[in-house]
Amino acid sequence: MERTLVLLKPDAVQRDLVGEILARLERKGLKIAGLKMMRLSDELLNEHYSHLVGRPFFPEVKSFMQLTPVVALCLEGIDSVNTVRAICGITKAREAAPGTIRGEFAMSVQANLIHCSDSLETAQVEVPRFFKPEELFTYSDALEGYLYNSS
Ligand code: IDP
Repeated sequence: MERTLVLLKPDAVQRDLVGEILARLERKGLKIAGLKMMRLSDELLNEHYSHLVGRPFFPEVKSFMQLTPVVALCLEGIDSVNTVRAICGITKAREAAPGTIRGEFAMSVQANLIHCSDSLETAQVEVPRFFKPEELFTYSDALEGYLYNSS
């Protein structure tokens, strides 16, 4: 089982898409290990988007991410990092594949509704960045046998 970090960004909150996006991820079979709303501080965003510091659009990304609280999710499942990445779609939402969350609901590079960890290594850093150990839950799901069957 892998855990991955998802953030439902302020455009998802403002456009009332939190339930829709959460339902898609949940229906896929991903287990919710952690779920909360939070406001993102400057410090947290500088760390989370450290690969973008220095890019001309970075100040806009930061203020966008602070427009409203975000919904932080930790999702669990076999190969969950790649699975969630595929469900989200590519950064440039207008070009994201139909059927993906960005492909179905977003038109912008910046306002692309959702963040998800891009690799297992990143997820292992991002989950503890957003969740304290006591905010993450381990429990069995009655349908797991059906979900994964033999592979
Ligand atoms: P990702 O979210 O698909 O992993 P990253 O390249 O890590 O993409 O960028 C993080 C976020 O920064 C994007 O989701 C988007 O909101 C914003 N962003 C990335 N590139 C641009 C840009 O060229 N203009 C405005 N915002 C951008």
